[in-house]
Amino acid sequence: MDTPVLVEAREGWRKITLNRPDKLNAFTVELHRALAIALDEAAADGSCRAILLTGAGRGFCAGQDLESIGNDASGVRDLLTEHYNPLIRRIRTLPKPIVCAVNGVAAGAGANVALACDIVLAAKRAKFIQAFAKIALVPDSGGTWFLPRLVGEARAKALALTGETVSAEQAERWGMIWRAVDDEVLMGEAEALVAHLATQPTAALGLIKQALHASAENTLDAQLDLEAELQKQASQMPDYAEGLAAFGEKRPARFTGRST
Ligand code: LHQ
Repeated sequence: MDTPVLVEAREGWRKITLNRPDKLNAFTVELHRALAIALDEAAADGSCRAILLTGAGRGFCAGQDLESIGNDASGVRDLLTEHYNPLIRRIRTLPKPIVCAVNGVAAGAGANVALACDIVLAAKRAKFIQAFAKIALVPDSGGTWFLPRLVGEARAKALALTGETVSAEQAERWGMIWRAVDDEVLMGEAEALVAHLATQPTAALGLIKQALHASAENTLDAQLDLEAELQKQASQMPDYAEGLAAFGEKRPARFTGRST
């Protein structure tokens, strides 16, 4: 049997590909387990400074594999608490950038896994579908948290209640994703972006993620205090000294990405 997740190590970064193309990379427990290992290994490897997540074949991910589950309610809850929720938390707390290249349809939990990533690029053929209501379920994998924050409550509610398809270009116009690009350039653009991020001050980028994520819950006062604290931490890292030196010497910075 093909491995459900492919991992390729590149210069300073890793490409993780969901690999069940015949089923539009729908999630099984095996896929979840393989993805968790791939993300944990990428997080632990200091030489990996950025991650690219994508899907094999014509789809990105069709959400939960509906053929591999029954309609037992406790099973559904367990799938969320044991697999989907840890996956979203892994992506969000990863202290390095994760870019999602949405190569085709992203439906159900597949759409929300994409939205959990730091920067989302999509091929123009890609589409986003909050498919849950069509099978009488509730958006999960953070969808009810990400969507209203990304596109506003009016659009989030209509998308979740109708399950209407959003094209990649509409998703870009609405600010749901960073950019929709021509199908044939998606992978090249995504790989170039991740390769660039892998040369940047990784530990500081981790702090930037932390600050932006905290802003959703914080008051301005609390956020100002957090910025001061994180700025202190960033300024004690060697990449800050390198950034300043490179600026003074009018040359490109050579960041190590390390925090010490
Ligand atoms: C699939 C799937 C799929 C299995 C396409 N499963 N085979 C969490 C916890 C617990 C319970 C439930 O849910 C969750 C979270 C969720 O993600 S719920 C939402 C689950 N996902 C969906 O409801 C989406 C279902 N799929 C679709 O609506 C369509 O397949 C889309 C719109 C994604 C793509 O349509 P098409 O481009 O027309 O492709 P297709 O439908 O022909 O699919 C291609 C193949 O992939 C086909 O298999 P086959 O053997 O007939 O060629 C589909 O059966 C299979 N497939 N999604 N989720």
